[in-house]
Amino acid sequence: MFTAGPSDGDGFDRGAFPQNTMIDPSVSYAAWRAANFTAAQTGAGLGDPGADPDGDGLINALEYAIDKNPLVPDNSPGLFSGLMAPNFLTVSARKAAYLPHAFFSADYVGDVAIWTFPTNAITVENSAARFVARDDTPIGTKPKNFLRLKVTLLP
Ligand SMILES: [Ca+2]
Repeated sequence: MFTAGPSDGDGFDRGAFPQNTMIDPSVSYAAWRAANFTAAQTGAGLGDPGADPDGDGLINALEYAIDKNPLVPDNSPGLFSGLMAPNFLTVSARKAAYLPHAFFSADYVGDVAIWTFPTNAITVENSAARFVARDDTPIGTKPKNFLRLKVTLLP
């Protein structure tokens, strides 16, 4: 049985399409690794999420999450910016279109030597294109504070 509706004039009312929450395997980390590394490089561990074969300080998991080339060093000053939340220690990152294969978060501590129980940072923006998080108190309030960006790869 068909239901007539006013939506597009074709006589069928399809209702609202559900939001697409299916994870596209073609943009998974495994697919990205296969596209960026040869079998020999993968076999040597160069494509591992924690590896940094181009030596730019960004491990592959982060190169993937922010859509960079893992074999070309990149130290673009626009990669991370502290300008999104003035007067607060802030971390921001551009997000690749691969989501939801990468989960962005941030946390902070007052002493990097005891990063065992960090406090979750305040998320300022978590859109499809960017993640921004900040400390909870203005700069100068605490003697020192350390903020880190975390990227968790999802299957
Ligand atoms: Ca790298």
